[in-house]
Amino acid sequence: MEQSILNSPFKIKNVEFHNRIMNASGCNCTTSEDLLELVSSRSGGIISKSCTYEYRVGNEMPRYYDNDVLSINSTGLANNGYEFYAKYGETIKSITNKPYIISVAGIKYRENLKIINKLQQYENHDLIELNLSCPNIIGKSQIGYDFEASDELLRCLYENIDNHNIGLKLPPYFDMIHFENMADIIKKYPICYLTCINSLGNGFVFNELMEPSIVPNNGFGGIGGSVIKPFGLANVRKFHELLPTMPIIGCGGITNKQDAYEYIKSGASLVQIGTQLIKTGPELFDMFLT
Ligand code: RRO
Repeated sequence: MEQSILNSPFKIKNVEFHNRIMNASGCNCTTSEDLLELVSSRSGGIISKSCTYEYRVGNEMPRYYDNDVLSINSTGLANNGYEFYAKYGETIKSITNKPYIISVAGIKYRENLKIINKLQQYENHDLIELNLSCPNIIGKSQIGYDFEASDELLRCLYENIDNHNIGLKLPPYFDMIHFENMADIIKKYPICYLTCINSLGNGFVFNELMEPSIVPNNGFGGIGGSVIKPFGLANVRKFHELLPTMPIIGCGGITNKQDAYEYIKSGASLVQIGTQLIKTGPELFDMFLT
């Protein structure tokens, strides 16, 4: 596949991404310093850390660990609250015209509606990514694995909000019927894109001392990095097959250009980079674009 595809612009609705590469939500996008680094990087767009209504300190540290082939995190939705990300859009847009997506992950079901409703009052973000797949909130299941709850959330959302610039961040699915169940729900609503996949929930990794590598939740956390690429590719391919006109952002285990091409060949229009971005920092994007 030609290099030029990664450098080419792509539009979701009327929002033009400068190229096909950007950060994954949660990676280098929580603080104003993080976001400014993305502004001055070569990413084609920027997405924020998933936000809740209020500021959250998140889970106990250490809550992130990586090795050659994977990462594990239980960040616990540490974020500055939706208002920070909404207002920071003004700073971002004063410097760059690249798209800015706010990722939303209310702890409670209704919180998502409240945040998205409030975001309507701000004009410096281009899209909203509704995260149905945070694996690390202790005592809460991922909405994306509960098809009835996902349907109900989207029904309430579109009953109350006339916003057609909302995409969904999905968890990885592993069962063909589950892909079909989710695709049937998605078809009912004017969702403008999908991001596949979030981390694989509740893995466990030992560190070099043969201790749990992260502290929260007895060491269980979301797995990212190279080991999840086969699942990311499968999810992109299957949703592309079921929803051929839906733009898909591929995410999961992308470390180099070849990985990015594989996602694009599987039906992704854009790709997001998580673990490798944390390891390398935003100068990583140069490698994909030259
Ligand atoms: O904050 C987290 O623990 C987290 C989130 Br919201 C998510 O969507 N995916 C993930 O791996 N960690």
